[in-house]
Amino acid sequence: MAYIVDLQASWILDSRGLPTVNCIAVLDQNGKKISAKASVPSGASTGTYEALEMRDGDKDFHGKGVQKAINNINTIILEKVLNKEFTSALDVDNLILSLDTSGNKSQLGANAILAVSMAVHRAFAKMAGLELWQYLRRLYFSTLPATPRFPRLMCNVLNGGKHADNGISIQEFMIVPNSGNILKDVQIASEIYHSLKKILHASGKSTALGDEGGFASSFNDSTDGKNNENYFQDSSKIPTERVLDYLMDAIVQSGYSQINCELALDAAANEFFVPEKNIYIVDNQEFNQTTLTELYKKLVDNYPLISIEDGFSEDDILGWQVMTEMLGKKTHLIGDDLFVTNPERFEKVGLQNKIANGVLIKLNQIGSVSETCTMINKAKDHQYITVVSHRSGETTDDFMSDLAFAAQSEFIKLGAPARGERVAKYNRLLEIYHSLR
Ligand code: 2PG
Ligand code: MG
Repeated sequence: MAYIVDLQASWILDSRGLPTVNCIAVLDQNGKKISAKASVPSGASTGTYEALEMRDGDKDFHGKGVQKAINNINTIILEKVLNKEFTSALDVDNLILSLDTSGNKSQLGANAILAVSMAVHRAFAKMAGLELWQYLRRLYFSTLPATPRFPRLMCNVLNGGKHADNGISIQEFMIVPNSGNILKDVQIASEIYHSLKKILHASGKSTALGDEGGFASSFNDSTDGKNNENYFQDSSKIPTERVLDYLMDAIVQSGYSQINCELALDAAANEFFVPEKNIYIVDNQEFNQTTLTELYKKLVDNYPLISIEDGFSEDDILGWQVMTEMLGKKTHLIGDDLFVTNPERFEKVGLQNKIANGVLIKLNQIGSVSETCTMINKAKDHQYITVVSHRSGETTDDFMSDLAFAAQSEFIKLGAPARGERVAKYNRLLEIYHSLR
């Protein structure tokens, strides 16, 4: 039992240099004060059905200010929780969630609610003398086996779509190390990332970084092969395939093979769907539901591609059905914009239509820790795998690493092993690993 004696919200900058909500929660247990802070991430390729991220829309920060959300914490939320006694962070979540009856958190802002929720979970963990992951395990995942199990890493080493200006349609090209040991997996990710940099450089490509720390090189040009004949442009291949060739080469040049490291994609298909025509435009070619599924099948057949996220747009149930039927037994098909970490939407869209076989988990899509954990448990109940995920706009907050470990999520998607806000997540996993030994 503890009292909340203060909530202090303020803005800090995220990895895109835009403001985001930071919150400090202060608990009092028998006169002993415990405080913890948390900050929330922000997406660029957001799904229509996500909870509302409250932005001010005025002249400050080009409309991206978060002062309203901050005020909601410092006034409305604080007033309701101040000097009230709570038995757990879940109790606090329940109270805060009851304050916003909009259904999509548009009254208080998902960024306001989540910042409090995360900070309060951290503070309660501290109060109990537990690591955050231990507290989350106890509160939400107590039926999981006690044996520690780390998630496999999905490391976005080449950025496209909305996260880069390189004209590549697919948003994320990820390597997925497979050593069975988190320490080695992080090493593999780092080594392949640096091999890829060398290969890109050798073939005259830019090694500038995209939003998630992966390279943002262009693959529409003819620079391939200028310096390195291995990368001579194969005109029968679309840029997406050529990127995958580079990734395979980086794996081999690091001394690994598809046994140690596989691949994953986030197509983020909302971004290249043309609703008026019901078509998808990938690398300047038009696809319908069948031909796009055939493209994915070709990629799965030709590369060690174990997961495709958002292969179709959020409302294209038919497309998802075609893809699930053809590929659902071969590869992970992850719903991100499709499910938006929302248990109700997962039920209505996923289970009823029998589409996808995995759920992407983003704390800020639903806007509270407890609802995120409900979504994870619901996915597990229905044999859907989970991928706990960062956002393209991040802070150095590493809450998601504790969450992925606590929930024994099959995967964690955390960007490239570079840039402070991304490596914070990798390093937290390493810290947990060492703390267990
Ligand atoms: C995604 C995410 C994270 P964003 O689409 O999965 O990689 O991107 O945060 O821009 O929605
Ligand atoms: Mg996605």
